Amino acid sequence: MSYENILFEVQAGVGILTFNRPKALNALNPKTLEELAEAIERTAKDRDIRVLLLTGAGDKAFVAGADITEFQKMNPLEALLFAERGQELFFQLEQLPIPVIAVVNGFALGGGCEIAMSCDFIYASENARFGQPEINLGIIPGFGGTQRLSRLVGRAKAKELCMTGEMLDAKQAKELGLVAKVFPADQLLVESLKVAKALAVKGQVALRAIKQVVDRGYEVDLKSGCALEAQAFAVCFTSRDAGEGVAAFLEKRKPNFQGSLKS
Ligand code: CO8
Repeated sequence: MSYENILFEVQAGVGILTFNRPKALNALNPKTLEELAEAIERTAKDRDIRVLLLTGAGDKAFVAGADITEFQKMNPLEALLFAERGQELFFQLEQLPIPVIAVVNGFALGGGCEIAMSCDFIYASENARFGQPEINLGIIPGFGGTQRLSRLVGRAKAKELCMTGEMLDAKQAKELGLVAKVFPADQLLVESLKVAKALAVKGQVALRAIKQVVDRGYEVDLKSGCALEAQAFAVCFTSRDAGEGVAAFLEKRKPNFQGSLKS
């Protein structure tokens, strides 16, 4: 499958999806969203892709938001449909059963910040900038920004950021807990790939369980969340990887995880 606005490659179990419209700072137009949809579907079906990285082409932007040139021709109904389509896709991205890492190499604004927040965690370059600047266009975030930002950084800070449109640098974003790690720009992809390749050889049943339990548990009370954890903990014991991990520890060797359930 060849794309116009994204690049997609697989390296040692790691899918690398690159938004590739550098002249428009990788802004998301409808075509890019549809190519993203195809790439998410492909990733969901391909069991050899064990981790997904999202990044942007060029050294200036991850994604500078939805493509603003599209807005002038949109009526309110089209705006609703565009927002709903983006939200649906970002849910699909969030619900992929594998780790998904946003590798933010520059501006992550508006829809770009919203995509990054739909990933499991964010690694950023020192020159990365985050923000929800929609207010400066007289609109509000439409791809889940008001909701995911408040869950990640708290309601008051999210309201401040969305109301002012202020941009955060990588250090500020890390202090707020939006970004997990910051790297020098020329090291970002290399370091992110190292982590991704390390995750690709861990127990896949356990990785999937961590993702599901943290995400579902976040929406419910502590006791219900812990009940989900206990059930998922038990499910991990049905995986070959649990047997292999424990045996490898006791035999003082490296585990060789296969990612399958016991038959
Ligand atoms: N859409 C379209 N084109 C863009 C976008 C964008 N979001 N961002 C940058 N570009 C284009 C510029 O127009 C420019 O094109 P050209 O060279 O043809 O003039 C090129 O990229 C380079 O940009 P700049 O010259 O502006 O570069 P600077 O370094 O001077 O500035 C900024 C970089 C600060 C990132 C600046 O480009 C900027 O402010 N961009 C807009 C950021 C923004 O407002 N993003 C939010 C968009 S709205 C959104 O994402 C809502 C999501 C939900 C939508 C639901 C919809 C209905």
